[in-house]
Amino acid sequence: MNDRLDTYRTRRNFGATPEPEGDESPTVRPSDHLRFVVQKHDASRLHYDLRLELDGVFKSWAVTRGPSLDPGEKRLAVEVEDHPLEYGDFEGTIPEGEYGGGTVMIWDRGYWAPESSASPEQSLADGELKFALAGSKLSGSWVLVRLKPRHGEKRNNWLLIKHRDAWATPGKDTVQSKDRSEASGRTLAQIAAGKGEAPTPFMTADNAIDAKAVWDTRAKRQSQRREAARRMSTGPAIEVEMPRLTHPDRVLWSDPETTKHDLARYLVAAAPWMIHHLYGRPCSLVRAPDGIEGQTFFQRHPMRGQPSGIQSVMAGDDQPYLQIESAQGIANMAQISVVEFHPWNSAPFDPKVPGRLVFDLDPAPDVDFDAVIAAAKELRERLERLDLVAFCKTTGGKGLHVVVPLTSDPDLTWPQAKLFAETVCAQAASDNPRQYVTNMSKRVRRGRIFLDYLRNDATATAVAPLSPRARTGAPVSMPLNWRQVRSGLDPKRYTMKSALALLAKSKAWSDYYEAQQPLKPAILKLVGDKS
Ligand SMILES: [Mn+2]
Repeated sequence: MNDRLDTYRTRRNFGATPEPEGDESPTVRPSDHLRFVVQKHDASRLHYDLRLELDGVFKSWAVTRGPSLDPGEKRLAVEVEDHPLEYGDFEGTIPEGEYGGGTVMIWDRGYWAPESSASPEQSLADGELKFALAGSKLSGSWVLVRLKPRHGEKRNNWLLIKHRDAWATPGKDTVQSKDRSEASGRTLAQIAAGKGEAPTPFMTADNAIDAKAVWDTRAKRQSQRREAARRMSTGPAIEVEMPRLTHPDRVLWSDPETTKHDLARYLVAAAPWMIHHLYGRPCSLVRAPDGIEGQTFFQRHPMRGQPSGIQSVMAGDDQPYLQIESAQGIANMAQISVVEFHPWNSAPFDPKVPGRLVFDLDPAPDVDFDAVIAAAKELRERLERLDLVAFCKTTGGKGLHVVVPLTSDPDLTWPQAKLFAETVCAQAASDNPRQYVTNMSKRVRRGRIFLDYLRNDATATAVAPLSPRARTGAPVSMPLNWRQVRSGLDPKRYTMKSALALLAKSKAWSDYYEAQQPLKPAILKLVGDKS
């Protein structure tokens, strides 16, 4: 028995309460990362219990008014007794009259990490714990600061404060309006009534959430990025299994006939390459449950009952976005008939930092594809004059994408990157007004190519390299060498059937990660060019 749980046990009558005894049964799943849970507790006074895993127990605080994403809000957090790790899966009702009588909801859960160099034990002893959360409702940096005990005060009172970062919402906070369980999707009333779905476990059994995959904190980001770059450059084999499929014979593309099973097989093979371009970024999906000729829909936010490998991430506004965190997760999307993948262009795990520029060359219907090829080459030359290395891919449609991989620079903002992209396009259009337009409303103007710089913004997406397209012929967005970008290039040639063998031959984009480059020098050079 863990004697740090003595207080927890003495306060409870386990004959009367459904709470776990915390007898260290072997059911608690080991984890590579520390876990946290926030339980909404409708006791005599409604509060939120923050619990941080440390040394085999949950350090616990009752946050009387609940956590706030507004850095201006300091929320009282009363230190309470350590709780057993099994408690993280407890959702239900403690009977009236028992200790803490009332209904408990698993309001949020995920992983946490200390952010100071001192050990978390030392930080807690010193009365200031800086830490990062990676949950579904709560993310980013936080601090717990202990208040000086007033005379005669027995409990330790702390303040829980959100740091200013991408997850903060200064001046307003609506996080508590999200009032459903992360474990069951239920409201407090449903839990109290014993209705709805049973909670899915997080602490006590295997489940879909992979600690490594969702890990997402400032403290870890740098090493994650380095790891991503290392994996990309060394390209070790990533094993992906065929996902389980319902209706594997359902036809998603009729020309050529391509079933859900075919899609899954393609994604299993493509995912180890694709994941590097999706990793750590929110991703919108196009789903075609009845095939691409039926109703298709665009999905940005997580849904219940989704396949494993999708994580919810907060990216600055109130909505959680879905993010695919592993190659297996990409393959698993076949089960829900995902026919297109559209990730954000942000840096991995940094939604507010640009991670790549995407120039979308979008021709009017009467423009010959050779003109699009010429435009891509011209844009490449313009970028090279600014010392930027650019890559090219087909879109799977009528256009081409010119992509510039960026090193992650926390001081670079999307407005800066977008203005840069707009300026480069505007210069091309002013030099060749009969070939290019940069004005969205004139994009269908006959015979011209719309130089679309609008993908270069927070929350804007672009179709991922190797993503299939919901179009006749089952084409994909194909990474190309510049040698292949020449007259006669036929984008329709690159399909779910042909793309992977052709990519293995061309080795296009194999130097993509090595080419990551800072944008600031190019911005300075561009400004210098103009003046
Ligand atoms: Mn409580």
